[in-house]
Amino acid sequence: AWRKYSPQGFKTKDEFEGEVVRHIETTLARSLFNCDELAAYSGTSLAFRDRLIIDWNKTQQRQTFADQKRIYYLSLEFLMGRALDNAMLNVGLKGVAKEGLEDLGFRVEDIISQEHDAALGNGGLGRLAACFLDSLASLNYPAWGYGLRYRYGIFKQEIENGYQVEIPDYWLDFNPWEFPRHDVTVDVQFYGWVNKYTDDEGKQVVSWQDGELVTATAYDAPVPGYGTPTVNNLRLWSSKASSGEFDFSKFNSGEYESAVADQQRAETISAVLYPNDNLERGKELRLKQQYFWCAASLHDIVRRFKKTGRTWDEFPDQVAIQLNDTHPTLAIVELQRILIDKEGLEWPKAWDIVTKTFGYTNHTVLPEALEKWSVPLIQNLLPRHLQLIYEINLYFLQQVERRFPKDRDLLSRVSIIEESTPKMVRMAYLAIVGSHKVNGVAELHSDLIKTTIFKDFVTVYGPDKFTNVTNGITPRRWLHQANPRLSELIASKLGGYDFLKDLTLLNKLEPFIDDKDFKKEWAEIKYANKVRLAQHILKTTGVSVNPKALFDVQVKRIHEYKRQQLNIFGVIHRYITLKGLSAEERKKVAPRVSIFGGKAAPGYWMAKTIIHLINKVGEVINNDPEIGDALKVIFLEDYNVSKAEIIVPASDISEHISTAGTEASGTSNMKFVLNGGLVIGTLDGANIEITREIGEQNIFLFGNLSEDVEDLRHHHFYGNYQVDSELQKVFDLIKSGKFGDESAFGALIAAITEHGDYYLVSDDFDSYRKTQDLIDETFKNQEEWVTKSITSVARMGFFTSDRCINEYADTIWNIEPLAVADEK
Ligand code: 26W
Repeated sequence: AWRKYSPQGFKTKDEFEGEVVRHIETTLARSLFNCDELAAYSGTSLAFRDRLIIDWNKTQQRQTFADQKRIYYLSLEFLMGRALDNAMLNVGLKGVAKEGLEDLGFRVEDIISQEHDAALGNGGLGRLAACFLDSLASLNYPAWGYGLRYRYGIFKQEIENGYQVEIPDYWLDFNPWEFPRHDVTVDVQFYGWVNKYTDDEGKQVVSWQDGELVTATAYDAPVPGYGTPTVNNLRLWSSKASSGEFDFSKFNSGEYESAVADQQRAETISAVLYPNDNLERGKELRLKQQYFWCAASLHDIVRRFKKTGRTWDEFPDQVAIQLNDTHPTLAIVELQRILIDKEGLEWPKAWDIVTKTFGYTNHTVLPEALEKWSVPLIQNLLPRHLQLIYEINLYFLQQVERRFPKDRDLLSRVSIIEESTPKMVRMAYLAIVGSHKVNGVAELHSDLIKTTIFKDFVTVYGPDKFTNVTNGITPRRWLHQANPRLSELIASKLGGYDFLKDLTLLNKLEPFIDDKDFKKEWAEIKYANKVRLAQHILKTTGVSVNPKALFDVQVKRIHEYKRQQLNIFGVIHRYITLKGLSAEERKKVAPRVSIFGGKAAPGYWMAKTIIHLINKVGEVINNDPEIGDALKVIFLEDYNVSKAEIIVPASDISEHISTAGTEASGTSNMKFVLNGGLVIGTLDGANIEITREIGEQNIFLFGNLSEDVEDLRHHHFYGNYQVDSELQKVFDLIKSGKFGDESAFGALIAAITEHGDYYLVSDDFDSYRKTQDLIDETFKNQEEWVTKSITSVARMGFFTSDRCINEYADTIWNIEPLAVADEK
């Protein structure tokens, strides 16, 4: 009966409008007479939220009854972006909403763009977690995401006088997508000391005492699948002072300030996302975040398992936990602690359960990104965990000793404890030892971890513990949502939208590569997307760009290894070349817009210098009347998920030009190709597999190979090193002061000329330039260009995150989708 009265099931335009109006007038207590776009956004999202809630509850019930194995994805970052558009498309009612909003006097795009991005992540790793949640729900896997509910997401970037300025990202003003669960809490302990004693019955008891308690409160967000009844749960923990520990009497006894200080200290734990990408700094607050989130999640998972009344042997048949990088490695120690200290299991039995439960994904080989925590820091914050880490290490090293007797060198190389001053805990080693599978995120990367950073563990465990799962992206957001016209064109040829659920169906596009009308439409859509980006550029930078020019895009976090400096040096070289041409000759050049975007970690000075240089070069070139449309340089502020949805569909060429062997996978490379853009790239990360899938003739590869990098670096120091002569011209122009105070850029040049050019910018400069020239030539032949574009899209089926999730499910998690009788 309640279903009859339930308003949640709107299907028609009129019902939708009714729901929006009801929410605006009652839920939001606003009058329709001053209904602005924000109010319309709020009403619309509440209406869609209602629809999701029913399926969400049912999904949770269904999963509980089915009582089968679940996957828990632990990630410190979930870069979700906006939720409304996604909800509309997944529920299949965007058309209804569009018409309904029109009746109310709004455009659906304007309403969608009112939403604040959920930007709880830095870059690739966080966005991957978001794509995975989408695939898990769309494939009906029983899955939960666990993370932290940061009050501040990744900072907002503004550019002032060419410099990056960071603005705090307070995103929770109005967030209809989260549900506080004040009844779901966990008290998490810090500091204190360990009491070991024998009780009256002669049993060894270990008790972690005193210290301080912080309460974790669950906030849940629905994760809808595309066209499925599954709505999974993303659970984020928020910290506050525990009522158990918080001394309320202080309020009355005049210690008001210190009472509030206690409370604030607790709330600080989940206050802010660390904005470092690929750099580990060893701050105590970060370790607190990690343990707070791991402990809360583990207790939640164990509580749920215990309700089933099963025995502990069955835990790994019910629970798979995937560690998104080493950030959640303490979860391994925490589960062992629960099993030993609380549940009274014997060590080998407990450890067997732990290792069967966990899988660990590595996302980087950069040494500065590998997490190490100092022993004294852990000792102070988590005294019991430090003991357990030492025991885990001992247990492991004894095994190694048995298999490789007297190889003391091997023992010290694989030890979880690094014998430095102070001693350090190597989190990646702990994660390997505590998991049954370790995976890299692209073939080259997975090979590299086996031959470099984790080589000794291949010796110890054999190669089968290590595997590869090449990353993927969700075609729902990155094709259908970001590029609706292209999605529609594809659907018209393929006879429907099935390709969004089985991306390999895209190969049915290949027969159409000679279809003139199809090609024309394909090119028109790209052009329309470029016009839209040009409007965004004009609005945000004041620079007018020609949408007919070649749009050359590099958007990603700013990092020396990603080599935005190679790109901007190439741009400067192009400028020098253009200046050397006559006005007549310049008219024949293929016009180009070089578009950059991305954030630098606030403390990463070199990355900030790169941003500064890009902006200064833009100022000079964009205002040089001789150059005109031939070259424009744009830095787009505050690159994020929702801006990516505008930028990605509008690129002709995108740059994925990391030093070979440094970019684990890359995922935006996949997004750009899926949207009909071509790629200039190095033989690195997933570029290699993209090439294999789409064919060498459809990608512009350049640069040195990963196997040669080490020798080249060596040569820089010990050979007679000479900077590429064309690159030297670029340096000379910068040093002349052409782009402002040259001393600002000295370090950038010195890194190459004096400090060994670690990222091989000079070694790759020549082939980079020549490849860019080839791109100009190819672009002039639009016919050929569009053929490459269509062929590439047709061959991108492999890179859906659905394939990726199915591989994890089969080879690591051993879980099955939960089949659903069609009840919709
Ligand atoms: C501790 C500081 C820190 C923070 C974040 C270290 C490392 C990270 C991440 C692992 C960095 C990251 O995002 N890695 C990226 O992961 C993507 C998804 O697998 C890959 O596509 C990128 O190549 C990789 O750089």
